[in-house]
Amino acid sequence: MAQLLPRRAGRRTNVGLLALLLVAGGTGVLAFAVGSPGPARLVVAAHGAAGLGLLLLVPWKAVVVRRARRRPGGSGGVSLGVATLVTLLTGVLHAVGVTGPWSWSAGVPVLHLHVAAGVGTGALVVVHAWGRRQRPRATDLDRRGLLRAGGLAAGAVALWGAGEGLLRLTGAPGAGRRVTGSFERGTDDPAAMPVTQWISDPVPDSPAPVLELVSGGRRVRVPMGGLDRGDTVRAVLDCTGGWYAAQDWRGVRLDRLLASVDLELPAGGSVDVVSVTGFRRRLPLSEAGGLLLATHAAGRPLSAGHGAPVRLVVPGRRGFWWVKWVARVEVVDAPWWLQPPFPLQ
Ligand code: HEM
Ligand SMILES: Nc1nc2c(c(=O)[nH]1)N[C@H]1C(S)=C(S)[C@@H](COP(=O)(O)O)O[C@H]1N2
Ligand SMILES: [Mo]
Repeated sequence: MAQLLPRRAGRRTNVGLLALLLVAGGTGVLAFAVGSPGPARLVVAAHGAAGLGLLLLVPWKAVVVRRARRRPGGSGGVSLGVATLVTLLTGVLHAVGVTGPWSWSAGVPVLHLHVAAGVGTGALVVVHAWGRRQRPRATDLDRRGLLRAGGLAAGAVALWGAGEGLLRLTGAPGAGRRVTGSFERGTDDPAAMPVTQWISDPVPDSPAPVLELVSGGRRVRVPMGGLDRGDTVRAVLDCTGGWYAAQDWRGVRLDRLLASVDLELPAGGSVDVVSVTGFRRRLPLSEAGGLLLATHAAGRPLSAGHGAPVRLVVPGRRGFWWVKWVARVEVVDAPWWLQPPFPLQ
């Protein structure tokens, strides 16, 4: 019995840590996928709480670790612990914002370091937990078990709330970040807005000479010079690298452009927007009225880095939807979600 009790406590600690890590990983990826303020606030708050909540279990985990070190075998624990700490540290560094959205080294956003560390942690969790599978027990769902889980969740949320409060009290730069966690960079000043690529897409040497529009077997070529039709929208470009900027974008609404060349617009379906470099995103056609093919930002023509001669503006979606250097727009039958959730280049 004396042997059993600490063992059970250890199991619960491990299950708690695993649950928090799963929530942190899941909401981390979700935080990149959602762009609208309401859901983003929830997801990002849950992410911060789950991540910081890990710290609450450190005292218990220390006991588990001390006991495990007396037994031979077992591996991966040290690297997992280090990876988790690096992930937490970079996450908090980003949220505090003392380095701005960029880290102190080589202009790499500290958030990218965080995501890399988070993904590494995820891989190590799988390795570490595989050989130590903890079976669920009926008592996990009894009153006490639920109270414990609820207590952990409440503690995690309280810790996150305290952190946010502290940022505001101290006036740390992070107090002003957007609900997605992004910092303002270059609003109304496109020249001050970072030029960023999703992975490795190069700024093309020569822009596409015409914009190709394709629908229902028809293909129409529109000269790039004919795309500034005075449609405007103010929208926030919010990069998953941790910065955002609001601009007045100008160009032509996608639905108007397609209608102006008498292209078929089916009720359902999607639209593929493809850059001259092959970077592509598929959007529901029902959103076409909210999409802008922009030639200008803040009254000036787009720079090469920001997508000249024409880029897509997708209000409410994260930066990786805002295809730069658009060369082709194609109406397709396939649903918009039938594509990799994130771009591949
Ligand atoms: C085990 C994995 C992870 C852990 C433990 C973790 C933990 C954390 C923590 C503690 C913060 C700081 C929150 C705050 O202080 O308010 C944070 C921020 C953030 N993390 Fe993670 N994270 C993990 C994985 C990921 C992944 C995989 C992504 C994205 C793909 C991600 C995206 C973010 C973002 C966008 C923020 C900024 C949110 C904000 O500013 O409040 N995280 N993370
Ligand atoms: N063709 C192409 N378009 C792209 C990207 C890219 O890599 N290639 N990156 C996207 C990402 S991740 C962001 S945040 C925005 C950045 O726009 P900016 O460089 O004008 O600031 O462009 C998007 N459009
Ligand atoms: Mo981005």
